[in-house]
Amino acid sequence: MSIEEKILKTLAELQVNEAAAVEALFAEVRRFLDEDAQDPRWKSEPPQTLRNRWLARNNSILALVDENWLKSAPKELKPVAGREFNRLKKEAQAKAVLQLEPLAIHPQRAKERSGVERNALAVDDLTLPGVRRALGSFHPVTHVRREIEDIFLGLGFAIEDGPEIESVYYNFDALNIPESHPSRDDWDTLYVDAQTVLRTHTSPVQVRAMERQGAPLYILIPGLCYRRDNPDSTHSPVFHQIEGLAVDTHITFADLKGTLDFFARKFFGEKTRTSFHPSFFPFTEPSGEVAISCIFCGGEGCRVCKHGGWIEVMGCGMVHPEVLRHGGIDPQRYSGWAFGLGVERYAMMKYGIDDIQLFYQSDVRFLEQF
Ligand code: FA5
Repeated sequence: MSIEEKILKTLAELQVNEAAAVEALFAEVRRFLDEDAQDPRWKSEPPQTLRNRWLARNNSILALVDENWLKSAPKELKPVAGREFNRLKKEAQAKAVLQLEPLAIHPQRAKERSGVERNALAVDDLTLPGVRRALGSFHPVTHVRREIEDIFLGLGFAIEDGPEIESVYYNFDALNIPESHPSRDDWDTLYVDAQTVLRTHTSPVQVRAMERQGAPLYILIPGLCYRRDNPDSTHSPVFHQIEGLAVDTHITFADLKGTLDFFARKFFGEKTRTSFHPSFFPFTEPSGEVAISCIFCGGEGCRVCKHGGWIEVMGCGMVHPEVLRHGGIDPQRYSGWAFGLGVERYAMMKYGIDDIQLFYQSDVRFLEQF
């Protein structure tokens, strides 16, 4: 029976019932890992293929070993199976990472690297210059956040923040999100207790800032948000949003359109066009989604814009009178607009990155390109 067949069976089904047999079984998997990592067929595949085959959360070799050999192991075999599993996981991580093709590196950086490596090899020769440590740089998400902040700072907006551990009141009630709204469900929201959540968006800071400062108000609110979303290529359970809020006398939808159109041209390039279409958020009325003409094909239609020529980039709308009231602002006298966008998604568009998970893996070969 091949290893790939064996991992579909439990230890009991394989009639493995003592520690030495568990060790032998894992040794077999490690031998298979050595062979598999060398297999030339992975060379022609995208770099993630081998990694996913061994390490993906679902249905990978490690996931099946975990499920069938570790989780369902009888009590007396758990310690040995656990130890062996950790050893296998470490080896698989080391091998699968090595297999990743080196990401494209700027030639200048490649030169610096090889210089450092040469120096490191020649530590005994005291006449050679010392080993120079590579300089760090900002994370791509930080780059993009600062770039967006700069555009709005230039328009006279101030930066605000608020707590990530937030009350149900500010996260939902103050924003006019009713008890029955699906986003309040604990499938979508991470609750700390019945009255406290990890904020699901940056919008709760709207009402906090209104209470604190009153009108007029022109603020930008960057920060981390949390949702019970399964990680995939466009979702992370922890991600960054930026919220914009303007409250003043005589603010209209035209101000919102003008500001966001200006922002899109500054951020994505002067040729970018914007289009607004109706949407729904409980805390804005009317609400809209903003789409930009596809920055990859100029609106002609391509794979990225799914041949539609437009990419949705944020939610927005006129602040609901009820929300102004919760913030202690008189909706008869003042009006406002707000928007919210996902920073990682902007970084993905800006740098042409197709997997959000790359932002969180701390792989220096990825990070040093920014
Ligand atoms: C909101 O969160 C609204 N608060 C936005 C808003 C603010 C509308 C003010 C009107 C006025 P939405 O759920 O669509 O809307 O999230 C906004 C953005 O966050 C999305 O477009 C997406 O870019 C990003 N986002 C949402 N969930 C995730 C996730 N799991 N991983 C990464 N980005 C996410």
